[in-house]
Amino acid sequence: MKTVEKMEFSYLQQAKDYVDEVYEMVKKRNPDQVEFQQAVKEVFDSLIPVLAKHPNYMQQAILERMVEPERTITFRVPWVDDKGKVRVNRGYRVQFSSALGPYKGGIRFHPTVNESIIKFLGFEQTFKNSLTGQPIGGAKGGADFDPKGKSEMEIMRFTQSFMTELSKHIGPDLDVPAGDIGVGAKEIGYMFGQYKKLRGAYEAGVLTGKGIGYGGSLARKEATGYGTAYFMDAMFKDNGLSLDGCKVIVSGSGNVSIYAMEKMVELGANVIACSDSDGYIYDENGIYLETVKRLKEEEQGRIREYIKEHPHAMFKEGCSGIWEIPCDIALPCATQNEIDDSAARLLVANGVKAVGEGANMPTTLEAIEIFLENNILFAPAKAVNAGGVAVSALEMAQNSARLAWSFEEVDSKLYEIMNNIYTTSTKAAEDYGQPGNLVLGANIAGFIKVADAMIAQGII
Ligand code: NDP
Ligand code: 2IT
Repeated sequence: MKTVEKMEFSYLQQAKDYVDEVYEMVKKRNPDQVEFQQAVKEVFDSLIPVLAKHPNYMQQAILERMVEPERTITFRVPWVDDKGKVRVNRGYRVQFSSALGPYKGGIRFHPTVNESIIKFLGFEQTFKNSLTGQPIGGAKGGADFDPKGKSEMEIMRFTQSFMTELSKHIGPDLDVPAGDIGVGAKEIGYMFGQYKKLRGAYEAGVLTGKGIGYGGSLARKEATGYGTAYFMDAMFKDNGLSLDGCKVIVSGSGNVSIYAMEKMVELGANVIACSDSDGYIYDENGIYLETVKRLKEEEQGRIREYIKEHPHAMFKEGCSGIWEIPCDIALPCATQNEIDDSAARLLVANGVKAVGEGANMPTTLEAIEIFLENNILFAPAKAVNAGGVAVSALEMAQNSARLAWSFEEVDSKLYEIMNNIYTTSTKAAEDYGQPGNLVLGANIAGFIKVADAMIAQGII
């Protein structure tokens, strides 16, 4: 073996050993955090060729540093319900990385929230934000509060109490939260009001996803879903395919799902099914999106009510059954680990061409493996759903400049960012020997910028 080849071989083995060793440490130090472990494993497995080529990252202990959040805050959120009873929830903010800019990432209100969930989301957010090319670090927060069945006043009181503590840790140049599951423009509005009152100043850039009348950006509401569709379109075109007439299944019927459906339809596809946590609807000629929007955005209704207005459609209890419907494109846009190995096998057997992760980590590691082995076009979350946070960063830019761009201006910037993310991830996958593997490409491209910034800034 020539000396250079020997050297590369030895670095490859060293990189594999290093990744194994740090991953074992992650499991040992975070024993119950299975979602966090899963997110770390996915990234680490992609990084072996980068570490082998640039051993400096190993010498700088970059992975050990990346898996430890810069700061984790947990706090009590006491509030009083409508019956006068005192209730207590647990709040979190995990400030993962400030290598590229102020901490940035959403807030989730859902009963399943715990430290593992918030850490997996914060870890992924760091690489996603890096991929956007904008100056934003990574963070995530939330609470194990269930907004379902709560009155308007209960939601407001809870959200104000949450912000009373969170306000001590955020700021326009420090940490800028936004929405996620269970947190939309209404909750962001209550949070902004409470922050403003406590801070005694109008700091518009402290939160993104605000209402348009007080510092919000046009197209932020649509951004994650539209961005997902723009990315799928770029991927299809690059592979000589077209979205025209493709049958699409979208899980969930929240913010990401609704606007992914809207743009996919605009781009010529036909969305035939969507869901909520009760079950899914199947309308073989195409979902009437106006009905879904009214039910979900205005009436806080359930997806089962769709069939009252469209009796030819079908509603089925349970959300996992949605993947049994044959389709060309599957867009999981609800929550983590929605597609497991058996759902993935079914989708492949039914002829799926592409999968796009509108939600964060909706596909298990085994299911990703199945899609990649079967040459299904697979768009990973960090790349395909980055449009939301990208427009959040554009909202921050508008707030700093004290001006507001038109919908068209923001939307065209979003389109450009999504196409750049596609190109950057595709190129990284090619450069590291696995063309078409965008899981690898997105992880590598996101990682390199963060790692280089960390090294440049010293051991801090
Ligand atoms: P929403 O709260 O607006 O909608 C969530 C949807 O998913 C609802 O239809 C909800 O159903 C369903 N859902 C939530 N949890 C579960 C669960 N455990 N099981 C089954 N269904 C569930 O959230 P978003 O649309 O904002 O977020 C959806 C996903 O997209 C999340 O993974 C989020 O992290 C990710 N994301 C969001 C971004 C954003 O800008 N909002 C940006 C990038 C990613 P039900 O109403 O019955 O609870
Ligand atoms: O997962 C995500 O990227 C988000 N929930 C959006 C974060 C943001 O800061 O806009």
